[in-house]
Amino acid sequence: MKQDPQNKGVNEHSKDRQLEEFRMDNAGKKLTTNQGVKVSEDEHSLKAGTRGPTLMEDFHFREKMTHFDHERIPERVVHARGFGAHGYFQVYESMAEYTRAKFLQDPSVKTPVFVRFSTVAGSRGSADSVRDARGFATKFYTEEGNYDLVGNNIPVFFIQDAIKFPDLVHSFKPEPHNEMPQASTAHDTFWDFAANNTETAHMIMWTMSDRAIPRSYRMMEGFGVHTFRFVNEQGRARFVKFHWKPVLGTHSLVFDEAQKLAGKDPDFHRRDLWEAIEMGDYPEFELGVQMIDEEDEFSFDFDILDATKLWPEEMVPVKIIGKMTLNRNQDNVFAETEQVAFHPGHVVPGIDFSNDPLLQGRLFSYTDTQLIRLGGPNFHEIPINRPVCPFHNNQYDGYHRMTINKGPVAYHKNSMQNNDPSPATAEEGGYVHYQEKVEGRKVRQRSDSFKDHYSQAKLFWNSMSEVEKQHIIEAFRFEVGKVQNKDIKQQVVDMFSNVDLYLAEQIALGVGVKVPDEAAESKVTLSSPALSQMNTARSAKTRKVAILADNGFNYNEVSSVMEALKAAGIMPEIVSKNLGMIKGDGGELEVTKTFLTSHSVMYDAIYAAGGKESAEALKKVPQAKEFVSESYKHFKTIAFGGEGAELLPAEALNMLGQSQTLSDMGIVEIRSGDPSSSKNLINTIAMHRHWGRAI
Ligand code: HDE
Repeated sequence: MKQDPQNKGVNEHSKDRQLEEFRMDNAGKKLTTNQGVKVSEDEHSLKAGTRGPTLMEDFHFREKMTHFDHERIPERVVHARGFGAHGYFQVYESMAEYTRAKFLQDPSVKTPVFVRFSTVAGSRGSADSVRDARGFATKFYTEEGNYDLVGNNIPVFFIQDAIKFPDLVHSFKPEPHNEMPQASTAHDTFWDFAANNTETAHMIMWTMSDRAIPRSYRMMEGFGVHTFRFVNEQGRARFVKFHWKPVLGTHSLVFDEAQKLAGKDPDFHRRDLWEAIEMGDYPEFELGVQMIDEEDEFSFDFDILDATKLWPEEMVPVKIIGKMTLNRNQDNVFAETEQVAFHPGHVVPGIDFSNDPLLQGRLFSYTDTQLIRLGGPNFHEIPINRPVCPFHNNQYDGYHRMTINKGPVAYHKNSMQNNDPSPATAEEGGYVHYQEKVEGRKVRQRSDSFKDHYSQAKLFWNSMSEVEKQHIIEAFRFEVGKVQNKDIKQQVVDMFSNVDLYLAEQIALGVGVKVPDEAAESKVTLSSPALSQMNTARSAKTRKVAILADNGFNYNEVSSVMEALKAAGIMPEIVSKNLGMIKGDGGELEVTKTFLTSHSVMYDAIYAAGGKESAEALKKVPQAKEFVSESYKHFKTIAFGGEGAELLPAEALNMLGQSQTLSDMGIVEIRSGDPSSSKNLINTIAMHRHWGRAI
């Protein structure tokens, strides 16, 4: 493989330079076949006469059609729909005390990364905004080889042992007899599986919560889920869990909005990521680690090898150790997002595994799945998967081999080649597995310490605000309400009465089954404030604002608000009846979206511009009023200037008298010529949503 041209080892640009070798730009080029023969014509197949039969000898037609016929590869069995971006990672300070991983030593080193975000259940063409866990997989192209952190945006998993994964996935995928529903767990088989496999309780609490409908890939946390190990130079190990914390905070959609988005813009999350990077608003995530000393393995009331348990941050603090910045969109989705092959077993020296039985099973599955998906054992040679450091071994041949290995020797040990390629000692960077002592009988059993299925489900429930709890109840009512089989509904309610009786009662009420008489409700009273999205970082930066205006709008008012929003890193867009220019008193502005090409669900806030004529015109457009009322219903910031107030729904208008609560309720009055109102608007947008309206 090619070396870094500057020969300076891995840096932020190494992967990009490597990919350059494979990029093809057709601009200004002549059309050729794959054999390099120039093609004279590309619209008509070769025929015997203009109305005669097509001839087999038309090699251009045959090649073009054959290639087309083979364009698809199998989609991922889970996480089929995803989207990736490039960037780099930098550690804040050396982590040498904890791990020898080289990319975690030097704060001046920028390690290239490729991240693929995904949904789990839906197929490749499904909508982005569905209720689901999100994949958050990161490939670090380090000097010591590729390290993959293949995580989710939820810190726990449905099951404890990998052997149950095919059952879990079969239960949530569309039902085999009629292939419905797409990208949703709201059906009988999933809830049947859940009720019969109660270890799912904790993760279900998360998937029924707002975490499963993120506002943006840029605004969700990531978790390695399993317990791994950090091992330092001296061979000392610590258990470790990985966290990604989005700098913009963790924010969600509301479910009604998520459902509408699935139709209005199925690409909502990929578009959001793509546009943010194109605009230079590079998504940033801080990497955090929780560490537990080997001696403390048994100091907790949960088993640290159980992937259905998290380590409450208040108990085991998250140490923030570095930051990832995504600063480059991919060139080609197939070549990069589709062909990237992640594997939790791609580790580098200093990072090791634990005996988590879910993790151990994953270590088998990921290579196996790439063999079918990418068609053979040489998927590591695909540009997006190639390490940026050199790689040498005696593995030869196979489908799609690209390396041309030289010489007769393809074995170890040998004399003919001085035993090269030769194993490296630990000092030379060789991977040495942590020497954990293991002994035991061969059994198909699970440790008793994995048997508590409800305490952390209750911990999660306890940690939620009232609004978040209400959303969880509604999500359960939706999902279980779609189940046809009454027994399953009853079993689900019975199961969750072990978590919280009020929750179970509320689900039961919504889905028309009995509240259990005697519930063994979990007695856990502990809560973890870090689990609530109410306690997240807040920023108005990169939010989108729709400005509703028409001819006759107040130009000074709108242009000064737009300027202030842009200066705060917010993206305003003018939405009106038709595209083109609209005239205000004092100037004109371009309309970039119409009520047909956009919808309030695509924005974080809206602003109904002042100006009598403009407000009068928009009042006559039902979609304009709907824009405002939907924004109100989805708890978004609503701003108005002067006559723009006439577009507000009655509930919002009623609040106008109580000016001191206006910004709490997310209603902002823009006073022309008063810059404090733009400031107020920006602060209000930063609040994300205004739950006061829910009460
Ligand atoms: Fe995966 N998972 N998984 N998974 N997973 C796959 O690998 C599997 C699990 C996760 O963007 C597959 O390349 C088993 C937990 C992500 O390309 C497959 C088990 C977590 C992605 C597979 C799990 C994940 C996958 C499908 C139970 C969070 C997408 C295609 C032991 C920590 C990666 C592929 C990407 C993808 C197997 C459980 C995350 C079949 C057997 C837990 C983010 O190999």
